[in-house]
Amino acid sequence: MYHPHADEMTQMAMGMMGFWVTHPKTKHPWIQEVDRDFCFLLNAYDIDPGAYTPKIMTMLDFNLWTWNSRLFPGISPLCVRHNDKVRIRIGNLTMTNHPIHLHGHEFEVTGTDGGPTPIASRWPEVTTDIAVGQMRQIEFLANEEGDWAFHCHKSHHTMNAMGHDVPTLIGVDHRGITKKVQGLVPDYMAMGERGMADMAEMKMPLPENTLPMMTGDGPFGSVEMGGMFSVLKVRKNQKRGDYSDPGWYSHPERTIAFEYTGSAAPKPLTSNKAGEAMMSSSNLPQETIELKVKKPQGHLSH
Ligand SMILES: [Cu+2]
Repeated sequence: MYHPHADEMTQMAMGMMGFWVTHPKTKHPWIQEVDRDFCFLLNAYDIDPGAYTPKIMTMLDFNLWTWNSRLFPGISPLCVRHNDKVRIRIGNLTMTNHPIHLHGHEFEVTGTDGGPTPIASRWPEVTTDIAVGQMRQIEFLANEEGDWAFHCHKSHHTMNAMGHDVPTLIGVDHRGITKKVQGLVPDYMAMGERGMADMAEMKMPLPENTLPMMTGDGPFGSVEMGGMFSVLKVRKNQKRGDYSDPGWYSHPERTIAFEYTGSAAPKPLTSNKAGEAMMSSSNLPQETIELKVKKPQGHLSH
C-alpha cells in the first residue's frame, strides 16, 4: 500500500494513497492461478453533507467508509463466472479495523503483507479482520450461483453520512408524530419504527455532494446499505474474463421466500394425551419453592 508519510493527516484525508501489486516473474508454489482478481483499498473520509472539502483533522469519527474511494451503491459489483477461482486483495489505510465478510462462500486467506501464506496454514473463513495498515488476500471457488453480499461487518461502515445525535425511540408509538414534527423540521424522520427501509425509500431531499445514509435498489426493494458494501454476482453464463454487470440474479422457481397466507398454526398443547396438565404458565405451582444450591468450592473438583 502506498501512502506519503509526509504531511500525512492532510494527504490521507484527501485520498493520497494507492495499492501496489507486484506479480512474481516466475511461478511461486504458494501463488495459485486464478480466473478473477479484485483489489480494494479501504479508506475513509470525513466530509460534511453539503461540503466539498474533507476535514483533515479527523482522527476516528469519519462519516464516509469507502472501497477505492467509492461508496455503495456507487461501487461496481464483483462479477464472476460460475466455478471461477476468485482472488480479492484488500488493504486497509483507515484508522480502524474492518471485518470483511462474504456471503454464500467460504474463502481462505492466501496472502498477507508478508507475501503468500504457506498452503498448510490456511483455513476456511467467511470473515477476515483487516487491521489498520494491514492487507489480506482471500481466495475462493465461486461455486454458488446468485447475488451475494460482500461487506464490512461493522454496521456503521455500511452506512453513509448520518446524524448520530438521534435519541433511541424503539417502543415509542410514533403514529402521527412524524407529520407533526415535520411542520417544524421538514426533514424529520422517526427511526426504529418500521425498520430502515422506510428511511431508504423516502428519498428525502439531501444537501448536495452527499448520499443517503442507507440506499440502493435491489430486486426485492431497498437494499438498505451504504459505504463498504458490494455484491458478488456469480453467473453460469458470464463470459470468461467479462467483468460487466449481468443485472440481478433471476432465481429458479420455488426458491424465493413468500408470505404464508394459510390458516394459523394450532394452539400449543397444555395437556398431554392422558389429560395431565403440562407445564404452562397457568399450571405453575402457586406456593414458593425453595431451591438449595451448592456453591462450587475452588476449581479442584472440576
Ligand atoms: Cu469497516
